Amino acid sequence: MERLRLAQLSDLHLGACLSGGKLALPQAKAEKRRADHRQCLTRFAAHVRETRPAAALIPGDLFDSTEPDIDDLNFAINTLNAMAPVPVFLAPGNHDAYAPSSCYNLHSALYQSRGSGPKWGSHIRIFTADHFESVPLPGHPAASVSGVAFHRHLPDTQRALIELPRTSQDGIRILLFHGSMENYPRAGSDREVLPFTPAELERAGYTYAAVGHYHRGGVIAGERGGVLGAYAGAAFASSLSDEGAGTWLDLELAAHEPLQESALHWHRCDDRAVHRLQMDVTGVTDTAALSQRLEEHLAAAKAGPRDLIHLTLHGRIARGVPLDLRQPLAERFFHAVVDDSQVEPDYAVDLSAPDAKEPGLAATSEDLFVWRMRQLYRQTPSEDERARIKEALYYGLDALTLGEVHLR
Ligand SMILES: [Mn+2]
Repeated sequence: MERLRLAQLSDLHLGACLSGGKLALPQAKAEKRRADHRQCLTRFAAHVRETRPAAALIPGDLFDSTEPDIDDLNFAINTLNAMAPVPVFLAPGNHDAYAPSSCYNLHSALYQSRGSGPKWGSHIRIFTADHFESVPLPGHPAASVSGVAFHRHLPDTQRALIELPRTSQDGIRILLFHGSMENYPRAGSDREVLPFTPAELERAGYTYAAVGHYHRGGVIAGERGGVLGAYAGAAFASSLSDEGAGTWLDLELAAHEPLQESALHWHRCDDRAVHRLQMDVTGVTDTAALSQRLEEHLAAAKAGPRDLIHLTLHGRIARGVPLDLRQPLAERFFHAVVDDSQVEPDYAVDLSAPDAKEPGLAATSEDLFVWRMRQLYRQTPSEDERARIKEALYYGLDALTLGEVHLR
């Protein structure tokens, strides 16, 4: 019985801007990440050359745009060409959507303008049509690959797999496309493209669907639990929302056996990971306790020195405990961002409590201040105004009790 090994990589987003967003990488680190970015594709190509799978599958968003810059394009072509003779199948995604101007169109001005730039090798099959096309898998007469290019967003009512003929063929039938499975548990905030349900996929009767788009890898399971396909996940973590990204996928198919989850193996492609941590500082009353809590969070996330850390602090911090975690984190990790804008000082003041009598002559300035702020808070109907009053209360209390104001 024929068995096929496959390697799958997608959503590399080569050419994506790496210095913006909430990770706020400074120029020098963004430069380092640009090198890491290319290294991911180089690493995958080396893996393909070494392990010689029956095919390398790239279901979309290899580039971050339809018209990448020439240097990125030439780099990608050179790297994919180095995978020969292993056949490479590529289905454009929503970011590198197929269009007449596409780098995937051999007649586009971009492709033609590169002078002596490298050409897509003959072992690379790029699906450019907006409907599924099937081609035999070279060297494996009983296996075929059916792919489609993403061209543009369609109304939800148009289903990705609607035109797909139900196949009753024998042999191994591989599907390749960039699409969003409905209710995918690791979907994140990615926009919907070529939507499908596992039931639709199951009805189509293919052996395996290599699907791109979602940046967190995972299995596409049928209603009875069988494995219908998988997302490899984004090969590179380019932004804060790419927590869990940075993987490619190896798998092995057999013609007449149901695919088991144990036949799928995700590998690290990006050797740095993004960790998005949330930490409640409530109840912390000294810096040693704060460090200890942080260590627990870092250990739970398995954060290593090469990684990128984004830490959001929330809750109430006891008075006088300094929250300077940025510097110690920046020294230990490749990059660290700390957002403490949600932390509130631990004052036992309830602004929405009913009006009390005006404090008497024995009252402290603090009592008077709180009484007046509570009045203002209760009088305004505006949510924004209330948030400002709350801020002003904390600043005022800091000034009155600590004698200094910490900008938050
Ligand atoms: Mn996508």
